Amino acid sequence: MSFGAAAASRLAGKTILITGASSGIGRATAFEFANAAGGDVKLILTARREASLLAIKEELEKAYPKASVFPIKLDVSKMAEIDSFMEKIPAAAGTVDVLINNAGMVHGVEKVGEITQSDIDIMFQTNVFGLIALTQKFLPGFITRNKGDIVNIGSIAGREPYPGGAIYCATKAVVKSFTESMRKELVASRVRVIEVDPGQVETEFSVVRFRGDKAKADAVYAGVEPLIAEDIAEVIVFAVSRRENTVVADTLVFPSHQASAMIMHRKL
Ligand code: NDP
Ligand code: 8X3
Repeated sequence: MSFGAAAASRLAGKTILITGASSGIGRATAFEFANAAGGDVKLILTARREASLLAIKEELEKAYPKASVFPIKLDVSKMAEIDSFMEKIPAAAGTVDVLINNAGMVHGVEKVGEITQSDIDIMFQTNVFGLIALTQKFLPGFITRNKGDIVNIGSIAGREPYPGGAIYCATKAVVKSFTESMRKELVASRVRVIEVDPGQVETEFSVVRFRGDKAKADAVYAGVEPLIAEDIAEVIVFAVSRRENTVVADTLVFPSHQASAMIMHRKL
């Protein structure tokens, strides 16, 4: 069987839940799963921006008529929304086979001593508490069925803390630690725990970091060629579409100009 056909048959009929699917890596991952599965997937797409999710559903179902797309509003920073989330999944979406914990954000580049409590709260609530709480909702079912994939999106920032990123880097370090503990706890099961750590990817990430200041966000990518969201989506789909005994446990993905969080070659 060809590489693509094998991936399609392994993904066929799966239900895949993606958080933060309204833009960037999450959105691209939805399209990549539909593409790799030849449209034979059910995609539960979640984020805060419902209108964007609805537009993505329309685009996806037009491009992949066999795909079923279920947009559901979910703010992962709100525990009450996570608590009631599973009841909102329509029966037609089936049982979730793959959970992609992608929703995440950064606010600011302030140094310790100058970081507002509200920025600290929102980064931890979104990147850490939301990811952990949603995982806790789905993992018991995965364990009972002895199958399922959890894909956590970390970052180079979780491996290499940098100045101006104390909180964001700390949140991604938590994701790494949490993910590794969970993989070790599940060693006797067929549940796969996968982490994908991107380097620099041009998405809305930097626009959010600079609170909507597009000029500052663009400056991050001056003189370099960052990854695009689709590059990370391909890695995520590759990991999930391996043979069920294969766990792509951990990957670090850079654009070619980047060799660490701090070491980048800029042509200026
Ligand atoms: P984007 O800003 O383009 O996408 C972030 C997504 O997360 C959006 O869909 C946003 O949707 C969603 N999101 C943010 N806050 C919440 C929330 N409280 N509840 C639900 N959804 C939320 O950035 P990326 O695609 O780049 O980011 C995706 C992941 O990749 C993040 O975890 C990020 O940390 C990680 N990453 C990104 C890198 C980069 O350089 N871009 C590098 C390394 C890791 P909405 O606003 O509609 O809620
Ligand atoms: C995003 C990458 O280096 O801007 O996680 O923190 S970085």
